[in-house]
Amino acid sequence: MLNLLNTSLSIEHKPLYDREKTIARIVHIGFGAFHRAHQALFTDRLLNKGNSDWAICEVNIVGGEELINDIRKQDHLYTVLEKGATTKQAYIIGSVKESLLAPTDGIETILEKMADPVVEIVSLTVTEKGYCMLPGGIGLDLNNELIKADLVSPSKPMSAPGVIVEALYRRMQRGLKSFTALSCDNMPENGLVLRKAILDLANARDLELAKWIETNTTFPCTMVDRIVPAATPETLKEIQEELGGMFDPCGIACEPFIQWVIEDNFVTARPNWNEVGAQFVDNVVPYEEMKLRMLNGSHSFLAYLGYLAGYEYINDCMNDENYKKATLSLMMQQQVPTLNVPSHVNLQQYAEKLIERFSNPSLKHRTWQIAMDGTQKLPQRMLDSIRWHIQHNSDFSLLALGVAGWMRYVGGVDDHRQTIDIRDPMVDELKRLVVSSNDGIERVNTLLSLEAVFGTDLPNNSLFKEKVTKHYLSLMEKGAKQTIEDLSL
Ligand code: NAI
Ligand code: CS2
Repeated sequence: MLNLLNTSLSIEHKPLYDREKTIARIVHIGFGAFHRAHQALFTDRLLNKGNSDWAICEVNIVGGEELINDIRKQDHLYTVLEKGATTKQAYIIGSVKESLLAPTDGIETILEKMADPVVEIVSLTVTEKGYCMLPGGIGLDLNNELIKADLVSPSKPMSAPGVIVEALYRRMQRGLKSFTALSCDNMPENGLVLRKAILDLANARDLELAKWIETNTTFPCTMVDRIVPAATPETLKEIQEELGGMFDPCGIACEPFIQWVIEDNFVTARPNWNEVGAQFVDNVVPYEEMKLRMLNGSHSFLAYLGYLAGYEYINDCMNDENYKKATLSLMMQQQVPTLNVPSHVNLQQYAEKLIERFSNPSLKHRTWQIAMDGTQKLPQRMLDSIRWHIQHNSDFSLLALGVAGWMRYVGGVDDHRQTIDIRDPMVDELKRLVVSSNDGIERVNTLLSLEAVFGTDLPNNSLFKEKVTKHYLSLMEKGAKQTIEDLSL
C-alpha cells in the first residue's frame, strides 16, 4: 500500500491527528476534482486544529470508479498542490476515511451508510445536471430517465435526488433524525434547488415522506469558490516531484485562493469550518450571486470566446489585453449593477482579484472544460443579469456577446475551422437545432427557441434578439479575437 505519510513533505503539511479516531459523519456524493481541494481540505484543516473528529465517506454514483479504486490503495490519503503564480505547496489530506462506489459496492450499501445515525451531513458536488431539475430550478424534471426509473424502483435509486430521498425514507421509517443536505454546486440558491428536487421527488412518491422531509431536513445554501482544473498527467507528474518521487494518482492541483460561505442552518451538529476560514452567515444569496455572475459569468464568456479564438487556457485569454479589458468591463459594468452585496464587500477589488486569479499561469484551466454543460450554466451566469438590464433599461452588450459566443461554440466549428467536441446533457438537441438551421440569423433564432435555456421571455424581447444577432454575425464574419478587439473598450 502506498503510504503518503512517508513523503519528504514537512510535518505541518501532513495530517497531525490520529485518523483512527475520526468518524465519517459526512457522506459526500460526487468525489471529483473540486471536493478534494475544497470541502475535504477544510475538514482536514479543522482536524489538524485538534478539536474535531469529523471525517468523510466519499460516494460516487455516476463515474469516478478509477479515483475511488486508487484512493483505497493508499488508505484514502491524497495530495493537494496549491499553485500560485510563483509559489507551490503540497499538502497530504487525511479527512477522507471511507469510500463507496455504486457499481461495485451496490446502492444498498450506500443507502445504509446514509441511513446510519452516525451520519449528520450529506453533501454534494454532482455538477448542475446531477440535480435533474427543469431549467431555472422551477422543479424536478419528471421526464428525466433517472428520475423516471427512481419513481418505478425507489429503493434502488440511480439519481442523486433519488438516493437522498430513499435514505431519508429509511431514516423516517426508523424514527431517526434527518441529516442536513448540503449542496456545494455552483447554482444560485443551491440549497433551495436541492430542497425542491428532493421534495418534488418525495411528493411524487409518498406524501407522508414529503411532509417529514419538509419538517425535519435542512438544505443550507452555500457559496463555494476555488479554481480546481481537472488533473492531467502533467499535474500528477508535478505532484510527484513535490512528493520527492512518490506517485499519487489521486493528487489534485488548484489555486491558493479558497472561499466557502455557508448558511448556518444545520439539523444537528456541524464541523466548525469557520475555525479554518469558512464563513457561516444567515443569508448566502448575495455572495452566491456575486460569485456566479462575476467569476463564473466571466469564466463562461472567456471559455466560449477564448476557445473559438484558439486560446486553450484561461490564462492565455488574460495574456490578450483586449480579452482582459472585455472581462473587466463585463464584470464592472454589466454584472456589478445587478448585485446587491453587503456594504463591506468591495466589488472593484473583487474584480481585480479575479483578473489576477484568471491570469495565474501555473493553473492551466482549459477553456474547453469550462465550456462544458453550457445549457446548465448560461441562465445563472449571464441570462439573469440580462433580464435585470432589460428591466432597468441598461446596457448588456457584453453579456449578449457571451451568449452569441456560446451559440457559435455549439455550432461545432471554431474560428480555425476545427471541429469542437461539445459536452452538454442537451448535446443531441443542440446538434439537431444546428443541423436544421442555416448559419446566421436563422441559427440564432433556432437556438433561441430552446425554452429550457432562454425561457419564453428572452426570445420575445427584440432588443435581446437584436444584440445577440449583431454579435453572432460579427463572430461569424470576423471571428472572436477581432470582434473583441473591435469593441475598443
Ligand atoms: P468532476 O468532473 O471532477 O467531478 C464531478 C463529480 O460529480 C464526479 O464525482 C461524478 O461522479 C459526479 N457526477 C457527475 N454527474 C453526476 C450525476 N448525474 N449524478 C451524480 N453524480 C454525478 O468535477 P468537479 O471539478 O469536481 O466539479 C463538480 C462541481 O463542483 C461543479 O459542477 C461545480 O458545481 C462545483 N465546483 C467546481 C469547482 C472547480 O473549480 N472545479 C469550483 C466550484 C464549484
Ligand atoms: C468554472 C467553475 O467549470 C466551470 O464552469 O467556471 O468550476 C469555476 O472554476 C469555479 O466555480 C471556481 O470557484
